[in-house]
Amino acid sequence: MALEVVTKPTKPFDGQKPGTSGLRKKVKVFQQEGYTENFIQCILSVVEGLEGSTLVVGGDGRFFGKKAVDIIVKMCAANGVGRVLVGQEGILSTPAVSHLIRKRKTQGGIVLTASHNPGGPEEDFGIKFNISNGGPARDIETNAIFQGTTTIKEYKICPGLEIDISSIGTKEFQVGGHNFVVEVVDSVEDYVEYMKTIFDFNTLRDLLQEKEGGKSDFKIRIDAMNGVTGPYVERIFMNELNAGPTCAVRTKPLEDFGGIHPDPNLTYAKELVDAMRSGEYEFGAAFDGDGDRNMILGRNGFFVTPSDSVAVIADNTSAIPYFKTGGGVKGLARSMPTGCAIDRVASKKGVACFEVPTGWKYFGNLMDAGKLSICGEESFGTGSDHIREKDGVWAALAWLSILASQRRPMREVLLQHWTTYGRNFFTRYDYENCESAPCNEMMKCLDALSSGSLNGKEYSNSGKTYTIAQVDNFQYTDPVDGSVATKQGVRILMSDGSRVVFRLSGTGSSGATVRMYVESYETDASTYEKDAQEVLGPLVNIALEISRLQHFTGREKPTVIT
Ligand code: VG1
Ligand code: CO
Repeated sequence: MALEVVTKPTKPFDGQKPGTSGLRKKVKVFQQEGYTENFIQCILSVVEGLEGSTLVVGGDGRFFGKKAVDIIVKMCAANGVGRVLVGQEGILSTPAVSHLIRKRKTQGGIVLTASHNPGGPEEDFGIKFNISNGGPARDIETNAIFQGTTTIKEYKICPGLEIDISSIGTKEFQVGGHNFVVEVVDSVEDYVEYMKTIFDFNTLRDLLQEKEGGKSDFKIRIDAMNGVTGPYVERIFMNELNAGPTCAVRTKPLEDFGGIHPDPNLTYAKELVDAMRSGEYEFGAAFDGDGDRNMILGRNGFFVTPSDSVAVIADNTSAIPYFKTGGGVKGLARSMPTGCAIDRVASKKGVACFEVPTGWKYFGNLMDAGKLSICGEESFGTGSDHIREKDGVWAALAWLSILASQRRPMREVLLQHWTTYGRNFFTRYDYENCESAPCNEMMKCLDALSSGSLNGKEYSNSGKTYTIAQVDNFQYTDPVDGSVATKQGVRILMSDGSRVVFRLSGTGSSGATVRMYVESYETDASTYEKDAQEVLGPLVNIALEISRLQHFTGREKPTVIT
């Protein structure tokens, strides 16, 4: 018997504008009658070749995820989609979605996550659309989705369609005049198989495998932070690489992440930092809620900044089989605020280095055009053209491959890197949940400095002097399709190559978050092991003075420093 398609009248909701990475709001907002449905209808309306298409649906397991899967599947059926691939229990990491879209050549996918934002009935939910290359929707699609949400009048749904996503298998339905297939897939299988083709699992097993007596001389600690990576971590590190049952913690995905911020940085992943400080482990990694971010630590809590991490990986591709085939490394890239360490690797290798706006969506075109192999963001995002999202587990495996080939502590790997290239010291200050109006005002004032009024002006603090060379608001022209993104952050560039960047976050669910990025480049070897806060302190003070950030935000101190 054919299931009935119902067209329901609806009215636009304000503020359904996707930010840096999808639409993120409080769960309560998504729970409003028609809110989620409206947004999904507008996503479906931008899918190319929707009729008979295949789409992937999955998420990080946070609260409201299963309900959203149910709505999406019912709406896909009603809108003529031919097949939906759903992760078992609605679970798929963001990198796994990207891989499934590519492997199964689908028209796209919908990812249910608010990434590293807390989850639960009172916390955040998010919906993100990925296009057929596996990457986040670009500005052209997100603008079209947003436009749709401002005028929407009706959506289509198939209320009678009942699905069971708790077990793997395929089920067919008759909806209106067409066939509709729901295929529930194993959440980790395809991803794990893919990782085995990218890395040499035998080499990694050699490094990690528990030796006789249950002891390994190379112990690791992986913290999945109660997010989606848990099942992936168990399968890869425990089952495949035999790193032992105690190599990973917090590996069960929880709807509220156990009440924590599933955000792998020095503040929110403090448990891992403390564990590493014990000196028991050679390597530590933590991932965010949806599995695309990573933090990498060495023995005694040695912190590798994400900006350095991607540079070291790019410099050591010989340790990763994937990069030995297909013509090697084609090009490198980073987001604008990310520290410039990778630029130096690119120039030594003689490959291009691209600087794009914040957000992974800007890397996709470059990868599709064969111009980019490895890229990263300072916000704990690292990845390559193996998929079109950043990939936390991939980054950990990349690092372990490097350590397996170099057989020396991470601290020494970094020291060697800085000795070769010099060190780009980097820090980011976040002022979360500020009032929006004064923050916008501050950005306006900073933007006005692009006129050149401060060019050539000297600033001194704590014995250090910097001269402003130029101030601008970053603008990017995509070299592949010529699209232009404007006002991506105010850059204050100093004459010695140091710089300060200000921008407002596009991932928060309420209020405004100011991000201040500070970087300086040192070639004096005696500074290399210094604390970044100590080295950057004077420039931080100067940045606060120029921006009058404390005045505008009313904050003495940042919420998080990384
Ligand atoms: C932040 C980061 C950005 C990252 C984005 C999505 O955006 O700065 O680098 O791509 O989050 O990451 P914003 O606009 O808040 O600065 V995730 O792991 O939330 O998908
Ligand atoms: Co994320």
